[in-house]
Parts: sequence; C-alpha cells; structure tokens
Amino acid sequence: MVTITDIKTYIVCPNRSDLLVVKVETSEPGLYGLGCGTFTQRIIAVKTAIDEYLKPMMVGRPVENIEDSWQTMYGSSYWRNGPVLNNAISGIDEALWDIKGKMAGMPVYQLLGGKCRKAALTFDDAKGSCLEELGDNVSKSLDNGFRHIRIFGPAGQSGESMDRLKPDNAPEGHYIDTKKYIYDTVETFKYLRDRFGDWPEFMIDVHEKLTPAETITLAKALEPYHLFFLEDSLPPEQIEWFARLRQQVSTPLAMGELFNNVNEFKPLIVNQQIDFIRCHISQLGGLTPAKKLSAFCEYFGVKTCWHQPGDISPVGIAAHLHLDLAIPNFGIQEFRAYNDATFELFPGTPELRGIYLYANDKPGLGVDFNESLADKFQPGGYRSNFFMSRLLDGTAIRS
Ligand code: GCO
Ligand code: MG
Repeated sequence: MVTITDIKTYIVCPNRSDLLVVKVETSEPGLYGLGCGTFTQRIIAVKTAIDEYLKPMMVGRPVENIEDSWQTMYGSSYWRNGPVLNNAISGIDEALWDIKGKMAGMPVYQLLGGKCRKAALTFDDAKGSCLEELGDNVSKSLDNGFRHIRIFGPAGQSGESMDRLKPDNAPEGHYIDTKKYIYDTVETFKYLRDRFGDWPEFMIDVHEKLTPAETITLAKALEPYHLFFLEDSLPPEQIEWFARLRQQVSTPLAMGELFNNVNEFKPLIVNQQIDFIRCHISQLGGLTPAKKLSAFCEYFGVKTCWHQPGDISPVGIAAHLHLDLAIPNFGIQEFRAYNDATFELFPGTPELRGIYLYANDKPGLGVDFNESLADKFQPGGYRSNFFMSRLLDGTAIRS
C-alpha cells in the first residue's frame, strides 16, 4: 500500500500574487502529488495550518482514500468551514487526486468520467479610464477572438469635483460614490452596446460594493443591455436579498467568490436564485467538495464559472480545468494568463490557445513544480488591507 511519507509547503511569487503549493510525497519512489492552497491574503496562516496540523495527521496514511482523508481533515479541527482551513485541506486533497491520476496513468478528468468538451471556454477582461479607451480595449478582446468580455469601466470614481462632499481631514484612500458608480455603469453599457451591438457577451463584477437597494437599482437599469452575468452583486452577508433581486431582473446572476464553503451556496442554488457559481475551488477545500458542488448545481440548472484572476497557482487552475472538462454544467472559466516566470516554475501550466484553455494529457493534474527555482520567487504579494475603499463620508466599504 502506498502511503504519505511527507508533506511540504512552498510559498512562491512568480508574478504579483503569493501562491501556496503543497507537495505530498509517498512511499513509492518518485511518486508525489501537487495541490494548491492559495488564499493569497492570508497565505502564511494556510501554510501554518498544513505544517502544524494537517501534516502530522496525514503522514503515514494511505494515499488511496481521498474522500476519507478529506472528511478526516475537514472534521478534525471541530470548528470548520473557514477560508484558511479549507485552503489547507485543498492543498492536500488536490495532491491526492494528482497522485491517484499518476497511479492510474490517467489525467484527472478521466477519473471524473472523461471529457464533455475539448477545452474550457474563457472570458477576457477589458478596462478603461474613459469610455473610448474602454471601447478600444473591448475591440482588442474581440479581435483576439473573445466573445465574452468582463468590463471594468470608469465608474464611480470620486474626482476633484466631489472632494467637497468629503469631511475635513478625510483619510487617504480609494473613494467611491456608489450612486455615481450606478449612473456611470449604465452609461458604460449603453456606450458599449451602441458601439458593438448585441453580439458581444458583457459581464460586470459589482464586487459587493453597493447596498442591496443600490444593487437592485443597478441591475434593473442594466436589463436593456442583456449582460451575460452580473457578478457578486451582493455581499455574502446579504444573500437574503437575492430573492428580491431575482424577482426583479432576468439578468443572469453569478455569485460566490467570497463564499468559504459549499453550504453557503445551498439556498441560492435550491431556490434558483443564481445562474453561475463563482469561487476558486481551494476555497471550498479542494477538488473533492468542488466536484460535489458541481453535481449539485447540475440538478438546479446552475453552471460553473470558477474564479482565477491570477491569484491561484497553475496547480489550482489545472484542478479547475479538469473539472471544467468533465462536468456537463460547465459555464465559462475565468483565466488571466500566467507570465513566463510562472511557466518556468510550474512546467505543464495550462495554456490559453485562442479563447480556450486546454489540458495536457499527462497523468494526474498535469502540472509540475520546479522546487529548485522556488527560492528565486520569494513571497512578496499582498500584505496591506485589501481592496478597502471608502464612501465619500469616509465610511470604509469592501469593493
Ligand atoms: C475576480 C475577482 C478579483 C478579486 C481578486 C481578489 O472576479 O477575478 O473579483 O478581481 O478581487 O481575486 O484576490
Ligand atoms: Mg469577482
């Protein structure tokens, strides 16, 4: 019987985000697995959870019993279902799937039932500090073959004209006028539809910045521009509002990037209040819970749109990709291309060809890790408060 002999954790930063890679070594010479445990904003906490708690528990266990290992890791902390512990579990869980595939001589998507599609469709992001620049970048995305384009327009920024609305000695920060954000966003999509017509599929990520009532106002105002989806339109703390939002708009809704476990999705899926789930699977605890969530979604007409804007490792995106290929209710895959250093550090990193992401057919997840290069890419990513913005009166909000 092949057993776990060691579990090593690496934090590397080949681009902008710190990434956590877990290597599970086994009693079979040369056989090891890789997993992703990247929660980039609290990455040292995840590393500690693995090194101090999961490693002592898992070393010596057989590699073959993935589900039992997952349940053991998940329940052993008693209090559970948080982002740190779930990412820690994911690093080992994905590595066990990698090992299972290597032992079977198959890519993980074959272990999941084989392909429903040749590759995973992706979307592009287009940004612009003014409508013309944004439109020009949408043109570039269309020229590159993308039909699905998520829009980051010049919305809601507080200019000098609004400084008079701030209190004296207002703290430094990223200020946003949420009402102006709504009006600017509606104007942005009117401009884009006037310029590009109905064919492109546009999305926007509200990123939980509005109040629930403001979100409903925005969603209703965007209806004429038939978005592909409206993303994270409400914060996780306000999911009760989805019932009202769903009654008032037909625009597809994508939600869940900030959910920390599968259970948070249940009411939105069972009550048909969303159309796409948005999370990166290490946040759920790895491939084992993510494949269950995908199947649960299938029976309620909900599709996947796993999260990957560059702050998960190539091992993690490979785990997403094997699921993307194997499930019938795949929606679309977020994918921000990796830089050369990442490809150097992670041989086998999935590559974007045109608008599709292709898996190599190597056994397991298909991605390797150049340990010898790890020191070259020392951690240095996020440390400051993350994405904290302020309303014009100085109130801190998440956005
Ligand atoms: C997305 C996300 C990102 C997040 C980032 C946080 O949809 O890709 O919302 O923009 O802000 O992943 O680490
Ligand atoms: Mg998002």
